[in-house]
Amino acid sequence: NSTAFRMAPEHPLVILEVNADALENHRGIIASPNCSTIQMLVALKPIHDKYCIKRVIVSTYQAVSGSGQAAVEELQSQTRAFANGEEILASVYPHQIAFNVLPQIDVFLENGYCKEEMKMILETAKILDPKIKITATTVRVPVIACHSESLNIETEKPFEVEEIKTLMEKSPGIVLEDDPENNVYPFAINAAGKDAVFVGRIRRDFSAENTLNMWCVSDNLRKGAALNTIQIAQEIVKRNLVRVQ
Ligand code: L14
Repeated sequence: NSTAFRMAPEHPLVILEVNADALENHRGIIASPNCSTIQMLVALKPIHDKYCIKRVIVSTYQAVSGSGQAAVEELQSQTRAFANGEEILASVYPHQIAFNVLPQIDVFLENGYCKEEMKMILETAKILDPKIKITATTVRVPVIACHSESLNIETEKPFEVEEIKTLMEKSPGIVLEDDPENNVYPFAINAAGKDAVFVGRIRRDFSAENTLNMWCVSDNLRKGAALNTIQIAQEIVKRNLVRVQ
């Protein structure tokens, strides 16, 4: 789950729903992708296979638990301080996170992107398809568990919105929650502690050809981290790929 080997060409970077066969050539190290990348690519894979994705614009709304226990405690203590009218102290993040939204995850790079944004871009090229054009804005929100993502997806082939919903419903690892009339859509506190990638708000983007919008939520510590590595371990046992160097 470390970032160390993710972009090393000789080591596979794997999400079973997307590129399980990449496991076949492993040399003892298999990397599990960044949490924001994993849930996005689980949702994009079936669409790419059927309609060929040209471009993706993603904005994330990321939980503090990605930064560890200290960040969870910082959100809780800042929330208490706010309620009690006390001074709010920030140490894990550069600014107050309680009652705030920070357009920064990890450090900034020379090109103006955050490291997290470049991880999503580079890992998508390695795991799914280097031909997909993709840009990302990654944002920290005062949520304990689950990353949410707004995905704008342009495809080569035309689609019907109903076809996309049906496709999502039958794809592995995905649960469709999409009934706006009854206020049904994925949200963080519903997805927390669960294994699936939840998608909803699927609708046509009328401002561009062959383009759709989708909302995607998953538990960043489950499918975004621990669960994905466990699934990889189970698969290498199943495929008889356990190798000791
Ligand atoms: O790349 O701060 O595995 O929410 C996971 C947690 C990147 C940062 C990774 C966060 C990290 C992310």
